[in-house]
Amino acid sequence: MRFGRITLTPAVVVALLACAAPASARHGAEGPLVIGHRGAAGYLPDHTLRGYALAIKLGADYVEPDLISTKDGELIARHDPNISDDTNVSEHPEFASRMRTMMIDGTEEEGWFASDFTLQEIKTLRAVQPFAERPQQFNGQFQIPTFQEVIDLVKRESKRRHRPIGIYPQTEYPTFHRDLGLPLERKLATALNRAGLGRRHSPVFIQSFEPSSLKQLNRMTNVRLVQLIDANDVNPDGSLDYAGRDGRPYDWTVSGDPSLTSRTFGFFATNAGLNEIATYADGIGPWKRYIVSTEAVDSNHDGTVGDENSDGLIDEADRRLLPPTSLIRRAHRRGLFVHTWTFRDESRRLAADYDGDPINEYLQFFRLGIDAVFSDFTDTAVEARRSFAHDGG
Ligand SMILES: [Ca+2]
Ligand SMILES: [Ca+2]
Ligand SMILES: [Ca+2]
Repeated sequence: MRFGRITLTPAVVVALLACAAPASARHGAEGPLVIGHRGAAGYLPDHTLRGYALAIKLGADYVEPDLISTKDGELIARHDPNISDDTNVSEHPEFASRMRTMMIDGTEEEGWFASDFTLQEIKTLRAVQPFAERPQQFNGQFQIPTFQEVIDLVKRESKRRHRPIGIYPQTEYPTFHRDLGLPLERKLATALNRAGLGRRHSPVFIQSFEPSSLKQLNRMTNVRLVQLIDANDVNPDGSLDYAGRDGRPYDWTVSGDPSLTSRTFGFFATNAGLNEIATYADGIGPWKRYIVSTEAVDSNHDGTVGDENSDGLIDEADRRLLPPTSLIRRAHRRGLFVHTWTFRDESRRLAADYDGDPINEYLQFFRLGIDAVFSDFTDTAVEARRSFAHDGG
């Protein structure tokens, strides 16, 4: 029996949400952890209590709230300060005048920003699915949760299901928030401590792209910390592209220190970078292309590189896997765990070698020794882990 990624239709999701019995057995601590990325992002709008609850029901070990701040300093779960695409704020005429441009990590953005809204105002909005190809019928139904509401849900679900469910919060845009006078770190550490989740082996990992945010947290809390490692894109030859604001932690960009402004995220994947991370964090969270990259090649031998599977689109499904890097091994040698992202079921997001089956991608990373995966489709990740355990790796 499985919650197949084909059969988990929106109607089934609704039925699952209404069902009180745990739908998934406990899979134990064996095998890599499964982190419900933004909740159950493949099925329900990102960062909603329903989304987190569904991920837990499908077997997630951890759920992932990204944290930003409201104008009145409340931590809420959202991916970006710009809430134009993942809420229905544009449909609220009373907030029309709040639309504006704002500099986000050196890039001018237009829209509505959470830091212009009080929590009370945020609570009048509803979440929207930002991916056009994913279910849209839940748009406008679910509130934006506070971090405290996420903690309360996870505690409730842990108790009800007799298994520890963890929280994997991310400080989003920490420098941006600090510059606004709305720093995230102290509030995050305080909320965790208050919930009895501030110990070294509490079921919590805190992640950030900005090392300065993690270094602050390292002085405020004992929970495990994770240095995220981003890149802008992957080049045709499989090397990583560090252009734009995703190429470097923003705190390095604004540091004024030439030894930092000359670096990219790629530094973190070097031995020197890993050594540095080990001084303030416990693990790394690299984009999966740091571990297994892909290249664009003429695999259908028609003399051009592009739409190799002739489906009229050029995407991941046209690219081939490159041999894995040594990153997991080098991180483990330094005592750092490796949690990677993001695993998604859609065939256009899967390299050609996986034959359109997301299970194959998970299995490759499991065999490489990954410690955890962030997945938009918890059920697929859990199924892959079961198959991995069954086949003895
Ligand atoms: Ca995140
Ligand atoms: Ca070709
Ligand atoms: Ca194609």
